[in-house]
Amino acid sequence: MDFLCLLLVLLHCLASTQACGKTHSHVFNVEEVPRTRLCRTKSIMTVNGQFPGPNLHAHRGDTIVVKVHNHASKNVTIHWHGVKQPRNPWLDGPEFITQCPIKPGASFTYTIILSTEEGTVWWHAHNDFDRATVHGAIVVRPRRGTRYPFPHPFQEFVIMLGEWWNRGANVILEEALSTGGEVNSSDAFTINGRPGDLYPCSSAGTFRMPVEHGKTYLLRVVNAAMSNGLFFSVASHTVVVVGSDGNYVKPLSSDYIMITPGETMDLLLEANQPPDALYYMAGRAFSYLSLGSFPTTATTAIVEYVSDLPLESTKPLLPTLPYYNDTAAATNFSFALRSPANAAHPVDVPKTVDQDMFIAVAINELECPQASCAGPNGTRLRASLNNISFVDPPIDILEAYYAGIGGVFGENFPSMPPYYYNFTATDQPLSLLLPTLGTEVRVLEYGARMEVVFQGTSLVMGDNHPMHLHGYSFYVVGWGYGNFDKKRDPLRYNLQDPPFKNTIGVPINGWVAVRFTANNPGVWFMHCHIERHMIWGMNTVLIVKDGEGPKEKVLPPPRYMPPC
Ligand SMILES: *[C@@H]1O[C@H](CO)[C@@H](O)[C@H](O)[C@H]1NC(C)=O
Ligand SMILES: *[C@@H]1O[C@H](CO)[C@@H](O)[C@H](O)[C@H]1NC(C)=O
Ligand SMILES: *[C@@H]1O[C@H](CO)[C@@H](O)[C@H](O)[C@H]1NC(C)=O
Ligand SMILES: *[C@@H]1O[C@H](CO)[C@@H](O)[C@H](O)[C@H]1NC(C)=O
Ligand SMILES: *[C@@H]1O[C@H](CO)[C@@H](O)[C@H](O)[C@H]1NC(C)=O
Ligand SMILES: *[C@@H]1O[C@H](CO)[C@@H](O)[C@H](O)[C@H]1NC(C)=O
Ligand SMILES: *[C@@H]1O[C@H](CO)[C@@H](O)[C@H](O)[C@H]1NC(C)=O
Ligand SMILES: [Cu+2]
Repeated sequence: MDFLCLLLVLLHCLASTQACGKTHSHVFNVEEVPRTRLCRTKSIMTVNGQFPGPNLHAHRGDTIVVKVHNHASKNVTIHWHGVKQPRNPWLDGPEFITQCPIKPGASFTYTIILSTEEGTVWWHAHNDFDRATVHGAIVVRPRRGTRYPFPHPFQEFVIMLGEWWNRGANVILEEALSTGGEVNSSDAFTINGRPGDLYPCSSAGTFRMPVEHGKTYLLRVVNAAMSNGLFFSVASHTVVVVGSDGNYVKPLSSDYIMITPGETMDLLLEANQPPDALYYMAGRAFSYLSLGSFPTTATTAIVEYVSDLPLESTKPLLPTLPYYNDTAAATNFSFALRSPANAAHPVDVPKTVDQDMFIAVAINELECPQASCAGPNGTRLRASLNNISFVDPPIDILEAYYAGIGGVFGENFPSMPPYYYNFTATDQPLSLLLPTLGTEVRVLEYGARMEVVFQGTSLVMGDNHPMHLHGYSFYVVGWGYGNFDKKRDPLRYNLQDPPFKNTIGVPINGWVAVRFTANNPGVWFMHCHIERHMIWGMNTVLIVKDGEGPKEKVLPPPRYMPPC
């Protein structure tokens, strides 16, 4: 650890009211490696040659230092998804938001300050489509000497759900950006980097999870897929959800889960089935798009009992999963999660709000000369929040804000859409489809009690948009189908035990309301976690001003930030 990191850690400890945790150091070598296990791609971006990348382990309140060396032939940045990085936006990672990219041959050291996270968060590249293969879990156990709020599991497994393009994720992205059309469907979903038995490529590469009868296992499931929520289930077993996004939830038993891109779910699995059978765990797309625009095959791994009994059959049992477009099954699950709301895990949701934002989430179109693009009707696909389609600035917003460099971004991200139309109508006038392009942020006072309502729209095509906020978790206080009703809907908010999340899927043609207190000063990206929607501009930035107190100010920048 170099001197500056040590200084940052010390500053953090001084600023923290809690005892300081341990510091863990890692090296990430970002490199292109020839792929061996999967189908046909020539090379993939990896960290330390691994796909998925290495999992990091820590306890609540620890600090992780990761030295990233970019040996690849392209720019990269790494984001620590779900880590609040209190007062430390410098090391949050999104390209052109909090830093300039790490160029080929360059190195950059991230200090990842864990605070209230407990459970599973993760890390991933935050540029282009690199996150398809550059990702891994961050396992945050309870503070040393304390326990899980559930019986201690016998063993833990990280289950990374991913998405795979045979020709390489960035090749597919570049083509889509040059034509303006849809991003080609991926070729497979994966569990821990392997598609599993039901795909033609790699039955030898199916992930196997050995279990002992009578024991309970903790599965840390991360949806690292780029385009799709996934239904996930283990044949013949019920799972108990105990955590999500690095926060605990009230135990929830379910035959299946639905997990959107960016979410994590911690599941207890009791190995209580006959040990003479094999059981698939399977993930399959949740999507409204037409069949063919996403892989319809389920990705599988095998739960295998350690037993002396001969197997009844070598053919594993398959779980039944909800149908691809089963919105009721998806929303039933997503909105059944609740915070523990007890003395050990209290809820601190703002009961009243100082400032609210109503954000229409939309896919859009830009006109092309002679309708020459590959989007609908010859247009180019874009996406927006409140009709502003976000454009990356030439230097990062954090640097521009901190150093007072003008002309990089505007502060006019609106707190409401320019028009109130029927957001969820079946047919929308074509005149609404064209967004404004811009780099607009919203500046918030330190400590403001915020409410943000994300309103899904049916412009171009509806979808379930997993909205993700950096630097914070938020309480999910309400949701519904159709248009949000400011008079009626807040009356049925859950202010007792709302789940505390950093990513929430806005149901198709519906809305979600979240609340949080803006007490982490900095520059924080807010975006849809479907990667192509983010790249099309379904983003904005919340800048939270410094507060008055000494512990309410953004930490000084590291001595070295990558230059643009
Ligand atoms: C995307 O799909 C289209 C249609 O199947 C195909 O012609 C094109 O080559 C694909 N692009 C890439 C980069 O694989
Ligand atoms: C789901 O897909 C099926 C088969 O494609 C279709 O019949 C049904 O209408 C779809 N349901 C919804 C809600 O779109
Ligand atoms: C969703 O929940 C409602 C109410 O609990 C129930 O009636 C319905 O059957 C559930 N639908 C699915 C698909 O699970
Ligand atoms: C909005 O559109 C939906 C779907 O087409 C329709 O059911 C609803 O009545 C419309 N609402 C209003 C206020 O027009
Ligand atoms: C977005 O802004 C453009 C340009 O002002 C306008 O034409 C379009 O109707 C707006 N769309 C929505 C949904 O507000
Ligand atoms: C394409 O154009 C047709 C005819 O103007 C229109 O009805 C349709 O809604 C358009 N679709 C999209 C997605 O723009
Ligand atoms: C890599 O990052 C540098 C610095 O921001 C930028 O100038 C360059 O265009 C980027 N390269 C690519 C291929 O995006
Ligand atoms: Cu989206």
